[in-house]
Amino acid sequence: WRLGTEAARERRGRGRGGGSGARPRQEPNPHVLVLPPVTTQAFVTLATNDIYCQGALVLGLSLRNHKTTRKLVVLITPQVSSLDVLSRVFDEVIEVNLMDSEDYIHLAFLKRPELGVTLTKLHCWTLTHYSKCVFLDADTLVLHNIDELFDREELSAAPDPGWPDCFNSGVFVFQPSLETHQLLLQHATEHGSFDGADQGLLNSFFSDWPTADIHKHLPFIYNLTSNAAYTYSPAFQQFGSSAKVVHFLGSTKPWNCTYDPQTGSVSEQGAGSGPPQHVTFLNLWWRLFQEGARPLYPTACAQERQGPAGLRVSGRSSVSIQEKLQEPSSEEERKKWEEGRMDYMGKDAFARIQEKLDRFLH
Ligand SMILES: [Mn+2]
Repeated sequence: WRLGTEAARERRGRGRGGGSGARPRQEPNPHVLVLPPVTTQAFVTLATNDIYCQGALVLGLSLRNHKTTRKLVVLITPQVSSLDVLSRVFDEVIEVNLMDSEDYIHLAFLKRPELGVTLTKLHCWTLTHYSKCVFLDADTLVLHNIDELFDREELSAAPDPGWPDCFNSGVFVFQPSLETHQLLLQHATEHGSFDGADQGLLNSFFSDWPTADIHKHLPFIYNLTSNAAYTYSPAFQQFGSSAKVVHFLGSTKPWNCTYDPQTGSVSEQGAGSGPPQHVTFLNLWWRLFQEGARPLYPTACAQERQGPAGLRVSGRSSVSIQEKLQEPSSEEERKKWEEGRMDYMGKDAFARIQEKLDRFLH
């Protein structure tokens, strides 16, 4: 299957309510009421550092490109510096600082600091000015309009490809509620998370998901693991072309790849050994980053190679995204660790340590 064909069909089909692409083109009917944007529902994502910000930006742009009628919200942590750029794509940029949040969050955070990023993600339940939301990880990419997800109820999600009796928490439908938020925090402090992250916590909290209601099982095309062809390639051949959301699970994140703007393709090495479709998705992500996200950064500071704030975008014939290496003033850093004052939300956050490990291991 070819993404290009799908994208072209999507373009032709726009504005017809997502009907079948096979039908002949219809002229807009002046008697059909065009519904106003839904302001009480939102897509929500989370960026905990400047690299994930690039993911959030591309995700936001992909939702806009597919004409979502819902609001776009991004939760960020205090160390994120790309605020201005995010606010050009998202309707709301909300900073979550657990250190000065309400008592019970603060308490939960202090009791289980290792859950820092998880507790930040749970903050999405406090967005009570929306009646329903869809959470999307910053390492997902939207390929079609997915507004129909708002027909689903909390907690709807797709099976995890590694353990299908658990849902994958990269894409889920939820209903903001302070009560649910507090129950989730209570659950986190009492039971922790069996995988150390939000997915384990959410699965043990919404523990009847595998059996209670099949309507809460989202089709896999709403959270397609980009390298799932590994495990069941005939199914990928059969159904992959209807993918609506692709999820770059694991260590082959698009932003770890090197991209050649001349050929419009990522280098094979960085792309890992996934199926050809995986590379197609990575190329699509990069095209959006190059053509949509990078131009959003002010040109004043954009001497050729200068990239998004806090990042280095390097190379003439190929482009890659790297964190500006900020060497810690080692003495002070070590002292902080020894005194138990780790920067759990920032550079010592598990996700950051994991990223560093991934970079060394892959
Ligand atoms: Mn993810």
